[in-house]
Amino acid sequence: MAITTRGFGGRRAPAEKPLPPGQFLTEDFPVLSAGPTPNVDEAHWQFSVHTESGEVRRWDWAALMAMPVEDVTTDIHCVTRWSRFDTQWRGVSVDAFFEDVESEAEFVMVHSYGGYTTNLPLEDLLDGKAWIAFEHGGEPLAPLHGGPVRLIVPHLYFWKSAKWVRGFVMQEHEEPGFWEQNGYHLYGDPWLEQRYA
Ligand SMILES: Nc1nc2c(c(=O)[nH]1)N[C@H]1C(S)=C(S)[C@@H](COP(=O)(O)O)O[C@H]1N2
Ligand SMILES: [Mo]
Repeated sequence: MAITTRGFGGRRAPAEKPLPPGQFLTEDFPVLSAGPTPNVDEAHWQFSVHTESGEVRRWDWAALMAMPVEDVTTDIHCVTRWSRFDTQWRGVSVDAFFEDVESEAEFVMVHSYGGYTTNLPLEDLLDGKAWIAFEHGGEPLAPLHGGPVRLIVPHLYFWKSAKWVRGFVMQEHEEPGFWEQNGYHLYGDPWLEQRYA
């Protein structure tokens, strides 16, 4: 077992795996929430996809549990400059939620319980790039970290990974979500340091 001493502000990235520019590595799991933690229990959790034609598809907890589960190990990068390597999640690929959805819209507004929103191009949620996650580190996802269910979009800054996620609304034109309206970049690629607009 490797023993490392963590200095103030975390330790440097191992040479074999690069960090995005301006990021430091931490082994903590900081909590960043723009408001109070909404109380969402599994029995009342619902997830929906709304298309531009008014079609709505809905899933409840039982439906989620019946979907194909994936285990994902991935790095995450917060715009406030902390990154974590090899975080472990269990969830369902976002692809599975779009299987029976017919839409021509190219953008998605993600909505959370509690009112948080964030915008994404649809293609950034598809092809194995994003998950609806309900476990972290082998445990049910803690409410502070978005439990019972959050979105994970690890290739973008972590503000795109909406906690307490409750649905996607398809959009023909991209609109800014909560942080994007408050100065964050519309897209948020950590490798290009797209922090602020
Ligand atoms: N619903 C909701 N989702 C959210 C946020 C939030 O305030 N509300 N904060 C975002 C930001 S800025 C980050 S860095 C991550 C933090 O997730 P964590 O608290 O589990 O570390 O959640 C993102 N998703
Ligand atoms: Mo963040």
